[in-house]
Amino acid sequence: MSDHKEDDNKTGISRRGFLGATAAASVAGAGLAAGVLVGGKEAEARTKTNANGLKFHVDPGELDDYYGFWSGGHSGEVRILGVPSMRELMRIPVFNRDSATGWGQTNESKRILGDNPQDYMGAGDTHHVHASYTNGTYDGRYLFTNDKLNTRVARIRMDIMKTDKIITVPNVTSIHGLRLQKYPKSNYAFANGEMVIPQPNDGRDLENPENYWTMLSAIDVESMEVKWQVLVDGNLDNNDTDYQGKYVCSTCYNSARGVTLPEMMGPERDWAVVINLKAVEEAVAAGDFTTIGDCKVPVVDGRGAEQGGSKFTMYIPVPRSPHGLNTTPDGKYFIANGKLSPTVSIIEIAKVDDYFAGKLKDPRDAVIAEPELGLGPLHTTYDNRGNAYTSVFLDSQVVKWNIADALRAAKGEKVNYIRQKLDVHYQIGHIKATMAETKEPDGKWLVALCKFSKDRFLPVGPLHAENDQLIDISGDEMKLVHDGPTFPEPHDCIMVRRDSVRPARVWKRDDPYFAETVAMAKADGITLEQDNKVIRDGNQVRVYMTTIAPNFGLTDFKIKQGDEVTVVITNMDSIEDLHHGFALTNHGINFEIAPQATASVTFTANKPGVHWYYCSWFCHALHMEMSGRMLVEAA
Ligand code: RUQ
Ligand code: CUA
Repeated sequence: MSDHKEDDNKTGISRRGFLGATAAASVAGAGLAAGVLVGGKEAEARTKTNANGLKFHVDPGELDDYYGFWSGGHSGEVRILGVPSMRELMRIPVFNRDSATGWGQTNESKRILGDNPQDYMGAGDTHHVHASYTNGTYDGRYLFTNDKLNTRVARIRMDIMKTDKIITVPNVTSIHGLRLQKYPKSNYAFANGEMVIPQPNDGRDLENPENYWTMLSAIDVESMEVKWQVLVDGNLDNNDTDYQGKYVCSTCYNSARGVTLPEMMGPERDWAVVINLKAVEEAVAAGDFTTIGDCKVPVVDGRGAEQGGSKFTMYIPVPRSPHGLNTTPDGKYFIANGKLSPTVSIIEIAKVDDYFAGKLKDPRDAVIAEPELGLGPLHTTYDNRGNAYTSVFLDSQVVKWNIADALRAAKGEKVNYIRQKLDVHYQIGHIKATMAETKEPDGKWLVALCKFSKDRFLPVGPLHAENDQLIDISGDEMKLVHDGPTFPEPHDCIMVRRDSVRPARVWKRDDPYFAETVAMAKADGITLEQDNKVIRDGNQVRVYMTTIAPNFGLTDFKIKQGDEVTVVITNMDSIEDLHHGFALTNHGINFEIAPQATASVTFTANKPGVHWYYCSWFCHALHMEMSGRMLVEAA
């Protein structure tokens, strides 16, 4: 161990020395460029506060106040941005494949991807990313995201910022809305199956859409098992939970369960459906459920929209084709966004309590106001001063409005509840304010996730960046302060105060993430932290090696053409940020090994000859020299 320590020290010094020189050169370069492009005065102005006194330019070396977690849309990933700088800090591969980290290629990631990842070709569609809660605010444990494309839900560990579990949700198609329970803590993630399908979907009843249904699924946050599902009328779009741990509420834009656009557009009104968690859990515990096909998951029947609902569900009519559903941070209201209607519907949660207690007969009476905001309301977010901010897609605006005033106006008082309409650029989808999905909103920043950027950036071909605009909402007036281009296409984001996120600096050797690989090594009699050995087992060969910058533990290993080779690498460097990579030429293999981590890959060696491997993550002045040879004997 003392040897390792010494090596670590040496590495640290030489690495600092080498990087130091590079960094100095690039800073000098950046300084020159800034001088030419921006000019002294303007550069100076940018470091100042804006009109509301909030500092939005984060100087070099300064840290952001918030972690922003962005869904990556059909890139299939999740991204971490610093807010307010909008600097992209990291990408977390989830349903996609990633060349830099080896996600989708290492054995550790394949175990997580499961379900024949080849069937999905590394494709996914992450719309929503939400973090786990304790007591109504973020606890820094997990992020969850959906895969609309392949009906999956993924969990990301926030200590290591890696996806650690992915499940395919049974009995439904296309997970869209996804939210976590907020109180007392996130025991469940609630996943909306968006599209209606035959039950079971096994080739029967293909052409009888009247027998197509969908469900809400409750996923245990720790075990990632689907605990139960609720069969509903209509379909499920977006959802949110309350602050008492009692409900999940979803919008439905296809109450007719139509399969064509005209059919979907048929009814005058659609609805928001509230699911009563306690009633469902009691039914499941009492065995009052069915199952579908071979699937063992308990399914509770929550249909009954025509009567207003069932003991599990309450169907609240709202104007046709609602979209986003957002709970106010005081826990009093669900707000359903109209999309085709210029209004949002304010649903009083106390009236939902009354309904399930038998005290309110008509679910329509739970809607206490429908303020008109503008064309195409999609999503709503909140500050800490009683204001709501709604994205209106067709008008390309953020509409700031006051909730209490909207309720007074609904009672006939002459008040203007609209505070401001701010143009955004362009076609805004989601909208999110800092900490707005917790009981601790802080009303500082808001991000408008605009689908189009048109003329806002240099054109880069027919495909354009999206534009995530940063807006200061701390004062009376909203102020646009920054245009943030993003690669298509994040749908949603959350912004989490930085003190509630505690990422690890290096891996722990006993991390469950690579426990199976450790167990395999143990069975081979290998101590991963020190052994550099090749184990042959028939035509299966396991190559174990350590890395300490700038050396691979093995500078060569010999195998035979046709062998199934597993290369297992353990990075014994323990300096923060000192990654190595294992890149095997002409085999399409590359993955990262972070400090104190173990990572492995399995492939068939079908090309005789000498094949070099090299380190692909910059680690040392002798990084280029960090290499070795795989010698493959012809069969
Ligand atoms: S919802 S279209 Cu987040 Cu607006 Cu997926
Ligand atoms: Cu090790 Cu670069």
